[in-house]
Amino acid sequence: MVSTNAVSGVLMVGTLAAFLAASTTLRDTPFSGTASTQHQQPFKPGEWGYADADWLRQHYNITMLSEDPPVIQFNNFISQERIDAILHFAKPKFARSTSGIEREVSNYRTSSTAWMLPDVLGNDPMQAHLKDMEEEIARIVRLPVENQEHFQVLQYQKNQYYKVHSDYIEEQRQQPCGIRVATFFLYLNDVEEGGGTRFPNLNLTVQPAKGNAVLWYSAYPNTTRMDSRTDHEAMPVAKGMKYGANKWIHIHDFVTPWANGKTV
Ligand SMILES: O=C(O)CCC(=O)C(=O)O
Repeated sequence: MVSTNAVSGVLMVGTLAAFLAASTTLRDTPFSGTASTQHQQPFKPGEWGYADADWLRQHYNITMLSEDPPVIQFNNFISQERIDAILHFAKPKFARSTSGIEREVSNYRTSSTAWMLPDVLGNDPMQAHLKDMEEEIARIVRLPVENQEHFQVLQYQKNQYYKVHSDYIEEQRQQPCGIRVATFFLYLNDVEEGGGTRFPNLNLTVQPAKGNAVLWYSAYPNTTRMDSRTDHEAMPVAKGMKYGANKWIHIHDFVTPWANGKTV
């Protein structure tokens, strides 16, 4: 497990060369299992920790928006080609977003959602894009691909929002998938005005920028204890539209129990 001290240490050793290399190497490339993964050992089942910021620096163009808890921005994580493919596929499928374990519609969250579920995807070639990103995210968080929920693509029209919440769902402690430990959020367009992701307890607002992604954690490392420091909200869009996508990452396998109807 990588401590937050390691995270802050890495901040000081980042070099311009690392930034330049990062922006031209692994972005959008499939998982190759090269030497770079050797010190990027996956966590053992049931264990987890923060991403290894040292490793991230070497492979991506990142900005540490917060050190403790880490909130890590990946600059230019997703290519225009992928964004176009995802939005082309998702746009006809948007339906009112829900929240919580009951998946309720409420005025707490007014956006629209398109879930990238297997039956929705069928044999669409878009799957290759999603699979590559899922493998890349798994490498980043060092948890198996199966621990990830399906991509959830979001659309916010003017004035739409998601009020302050945690992605941690208490009831999932009792489910086979366990709690959500991390969120990897993709920004799929530039928003003309408003629409930032605001972390009130960290005094931090992330302004959407097309192609960027942000990683944060909803629990303390290697625990199932909620970390409310990363409570956040999607601020209302003041002008234009906002498109994004959630990737929620669990402490255990999410996909298998979900496919067997044992989790939501
Ligand atoms: O749209 C955003 O900026 C964040 C979305 C979010 O918090 C969520 O869907 O849980």
